[in-house]
Amino acid sequence: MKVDAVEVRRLRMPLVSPFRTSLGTETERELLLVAALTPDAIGWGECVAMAEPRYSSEYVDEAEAVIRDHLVPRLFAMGDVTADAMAPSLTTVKGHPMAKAALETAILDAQLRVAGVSLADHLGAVRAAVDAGVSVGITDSIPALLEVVAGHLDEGYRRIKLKIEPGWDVEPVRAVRERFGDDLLLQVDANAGYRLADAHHLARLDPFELLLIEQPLADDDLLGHAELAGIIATPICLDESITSAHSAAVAIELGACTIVNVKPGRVGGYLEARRIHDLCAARGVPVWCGGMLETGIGRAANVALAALPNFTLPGDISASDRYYVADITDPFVLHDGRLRVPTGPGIGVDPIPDVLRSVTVSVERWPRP
Ligand code: NPG
Repeated sequence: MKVDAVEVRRLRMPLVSPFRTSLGTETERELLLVAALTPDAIGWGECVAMAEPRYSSEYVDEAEAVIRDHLVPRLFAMGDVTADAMAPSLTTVKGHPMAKAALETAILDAQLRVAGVSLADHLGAVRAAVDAGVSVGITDSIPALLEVVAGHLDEGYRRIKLKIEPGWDVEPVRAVRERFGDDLLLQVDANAGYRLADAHHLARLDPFELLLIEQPLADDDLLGHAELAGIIATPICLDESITSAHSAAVAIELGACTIVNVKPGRVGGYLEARRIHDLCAARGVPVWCGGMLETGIGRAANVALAALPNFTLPGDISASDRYYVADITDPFVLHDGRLRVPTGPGIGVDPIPDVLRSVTVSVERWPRP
């Protein structure tokens, strides 16, 4: 495939409500949207880096610079571009998986649109709809939390994830369990907010029969997670620690996790995400699809991924209105607690030009030299 130009747009979109985690509070989403312009199709990829490097070292300004100065020149040097060849061609740039994922996804989308194949079919999806989970930020009080959770359950969400941090863990979990009962699919996410010394405190979550605790310890502390797994009964799921299929294999082998959160941006794209899915499936480790407050562009691709067979737990894939009043695509809406997997070619959705224009802060375009 020939790529005539790559365009990167910076968007700024207000969130419907502040999203607080152990890492900080997000009140708006600043993000990059990458477009690959080819003679026969435009492909789209969303870069999930946040405005500040709190979740990981990547952030919007540097992702834009890396795409412009390092990734796009390598893409044009490829001549004939395919999605499969992207990652090998970009290995001389270390790190920056979110920037790489956005560019690879734009290429993959363009390629699949030309071929008339949906991303879901290309990846090996086996479902027409996926269960929707919702991630609930830290609130000012337990009554406020219960109100938010009740609202999401009324909307039909099939699984609740509570963000936790030291000082906001056992009591909110207890309150949610007491109010909504033992059948609620409930899990917690610490975003690396604890240390191994907190193990016995975290064991106090055991009686609440959570589906999992996500990333309790530091990103690089696989041995600590393995040790923690011997102390707490709640299954450990890793997010930030898993940066590739290789690191997933190591984490599983060490006993650091028994469940994996797959975020395509964190691992360099949907093709590596599928490899992690396959590896986990072969080892009997269930996976679920994480979220990074995506717009409809990133959400569409995540929904396709989450339709693969070993995505057996509901993901952080919510309806568009969980985050945005007006999404840049037709909104994803819940149908009986599920989101429909797009069936059109590529990611199966397009930005709505007027909405896209209204949230665009800047556009950079680099033609093939
Ligand atoms: O539904 O898209 C979503 C958000 C899910 O909780 C969510 N994301 O660590 O998984 C995470 C978390 C997050 C995203 C935290 C961005 C901080 C910033």
